[in-house]
Amino acid sequence: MKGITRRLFGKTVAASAATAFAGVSLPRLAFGQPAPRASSLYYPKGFLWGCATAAYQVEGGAKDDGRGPTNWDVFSHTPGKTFQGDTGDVADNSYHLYKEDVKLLKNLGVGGYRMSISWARIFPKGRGEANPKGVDYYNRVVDELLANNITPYVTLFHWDLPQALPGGWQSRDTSKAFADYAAYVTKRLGDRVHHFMTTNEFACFTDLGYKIGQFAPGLKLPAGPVNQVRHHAILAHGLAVQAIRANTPSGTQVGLAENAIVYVPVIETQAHIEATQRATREDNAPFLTTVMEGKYPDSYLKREGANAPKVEPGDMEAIGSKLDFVGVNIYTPQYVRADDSPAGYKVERQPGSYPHMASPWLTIGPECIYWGVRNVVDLWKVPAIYITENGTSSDDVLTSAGRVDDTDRVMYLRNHLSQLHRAVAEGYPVKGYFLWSLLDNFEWADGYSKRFGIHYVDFKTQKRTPKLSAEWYREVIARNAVV
Ligand code: GBH
Repeated sequence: MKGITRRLFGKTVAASAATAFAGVSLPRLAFGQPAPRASSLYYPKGFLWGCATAAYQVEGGAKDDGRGPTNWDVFSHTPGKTFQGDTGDVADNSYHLYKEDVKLLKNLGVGGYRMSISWARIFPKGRGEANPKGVDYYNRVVDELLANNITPYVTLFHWDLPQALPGGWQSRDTSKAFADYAAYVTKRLGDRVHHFMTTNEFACFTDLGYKIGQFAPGLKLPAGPVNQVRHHAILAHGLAVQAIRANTPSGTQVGLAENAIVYVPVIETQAHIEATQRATREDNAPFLTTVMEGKYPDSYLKREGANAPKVEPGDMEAIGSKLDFVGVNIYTPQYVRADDSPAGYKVERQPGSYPHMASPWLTIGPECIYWGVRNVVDLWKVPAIYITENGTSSDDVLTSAGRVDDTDRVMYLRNHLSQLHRAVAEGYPVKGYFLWSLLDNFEWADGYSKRFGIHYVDFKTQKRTPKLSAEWYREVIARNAVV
């Protein structure tokens, strides 16, 4: 499979390399000669450039047109849960300003937009009677994108769960309700939307919500119930894959967006690379590993013992449903080395001096995007992979001249795209890249204190201002190369 990809790919790369490297074989740098080439890292023709957002982070309109309350409405309105009590009540008001946002996308020249659907707009109570106005909104957004030649990539669940579902992800019924919602909404959008992702980042809405308590619903449950929550999450994904396939035209591409821990070998030797693969498989055990293999790894079940999840007949078949693509959200690396422990690997401790971006968790290691792709494809032979998120926060300042010169964001993105190019050039089937994010938005527990957009948003006036990074990304897209 990969051999074929590599060979097919070779042609496109060779073609663009001919232009790309023309200046290398004949350097003409003398004064008065044509300027040196602007870029050398070209992407293959047809590579999809996009931006990503998520419903609760950008839409606002929390009570508009019959939307039901969600876990994040409740959580963000609970004192002490988010930065300065920030909520997504208004956010970027994209519920009303979506046409303006599509214009921003158009100006960038993107080919794709990754957005999510608010389940509670479609089913205000999570199940039961649908709200036609919710569907109408997404019909309008999708039509606006298509009218501008932008391909919608739709995530069905990016953490905003209808509050009315009793027990949230602690209940198996929520997985079933999710499948029904997935069936309903993809049936209505599937004539125009051909790429669906079920869920975004299992660990964030399970572990952070139910084990660490940092995200909605803010619980700190013991291991057994946490494993059951995790099981319901991957089951929801699996049942939704089946539901989407049953309700959309053939050819519809179904995947998910996952932030598997990205391991990077400390040294690129065979031994450390193999250790990195073992670590990737083991430490993503309850999530991506089980989804890709249709089976909980024995080591995970053994480790969890009596706390292992309760599985019903049919669950694992659903969970292991074949996917058309895998989406990976990639931000930070973890370094791994081979050792002679039973597991055969050791995750390195992070030195206190390790550099990070504006969010303390966002440590910098651009090679994580290369290894993030390579680990997943080598382990599970996925036919297609997308970077469904990559980006950074920055201490952006809007000057009186109306500029935001986010050179740190450009540095971060440029280095990641250079490393992603390595994966592409080696023949890994990377189909596209979605930059997180189009706009500054509600950054969950960090509220509006952390800005991830390539457009600056004044949250008082809702004015959007392109940052330097937007200008930079536009040039990347126009040239199909790292600039
Ligand atoms: C993604 O999560 C999300 O999909 C997206 O919605 C979000 O806006 C974006 O990244 C930027 O954060 O505060 O030290 O406990 C990325 C994974 C998991 C990273 C939670 C931040 C909190 C770390 N995120 N994590 S900490």
